[in-house]
Amino acid sequence: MIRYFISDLHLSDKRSDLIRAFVKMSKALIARDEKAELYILGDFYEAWIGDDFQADWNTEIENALTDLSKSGISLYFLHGNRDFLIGSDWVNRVGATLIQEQTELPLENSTLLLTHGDEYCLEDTEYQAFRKKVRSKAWQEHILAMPLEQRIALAAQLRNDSKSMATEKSMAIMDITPSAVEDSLSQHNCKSVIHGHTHRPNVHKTDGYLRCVLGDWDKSIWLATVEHNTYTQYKASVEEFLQRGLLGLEVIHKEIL
Ligand code: OKV
Ligand code: MN
Repeated sequence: MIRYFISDLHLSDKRSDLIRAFVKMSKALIARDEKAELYILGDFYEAWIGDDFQADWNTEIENALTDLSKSGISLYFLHGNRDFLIGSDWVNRVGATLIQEQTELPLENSTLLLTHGDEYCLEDTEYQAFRKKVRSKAWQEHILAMPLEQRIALAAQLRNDSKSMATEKSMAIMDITPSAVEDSLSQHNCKSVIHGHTHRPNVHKTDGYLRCVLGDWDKSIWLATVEHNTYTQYKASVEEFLQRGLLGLEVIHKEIL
């Protein structure tokens, strides 16, 4: 059995190239015809404003996901900081299972912790306060009760707020706080974690633990696999992937978990 991991695709109507790449990847994974699972570790969408949102570009994405689940590839999704409003209607439509952040995934000889990663960025205290608010049930119920147009406007306004703030924030405070990762790994009794969010794709090794960081889809697309206890990270330029599919992928990292 093979497990696939992606995050931070940031799909939207503005990135038809990335939508095409995701649809192509879905078809390629189905064509492999292996026992497989696909884990989406958050920020699949640039912003999700509620499961009642419908648009042609998104129907194409949901159809690709539905094809994956119907083909027998189990789909798992966990929330990112941009698509935290994904709910049971969306997961039921595409045939996915919603999983909590910091879900333990048992492997053959170890356990891998799965998360988006924004909860580790503790130095950005302003962001953590924002996160606490938008992840609260009360705020989400209040937002989801608004008409769709109002939610679209609010999301655009929040995105602008964030853009004007981001220019003032240093790169360092936008990264993870090592002690936060260590605390969560020891709590879960895990030696490795896989996450996205920071847009710093790499495998970080510190104090005997591994932190596998997925890449965000922009100029390049990223995919990681776990088979038995081996983690492999792949990368391709969007152009190369659209031309050559999985054959266009290049191995960036290989590690034993
Ligand atoms: C990140 C911060 C914006 C601080 C909004 C639905 C809703 C998603 C969103 C859009 C904006 C997060 C997701 C961002 C951090 C801000 C403003 C302040 C202090 C909706 C889905 F509810 F409006 F419909 N958003 N983004 N802030 O640009 O990443 O950190 S964001
Ligand atoms: Mn993110």
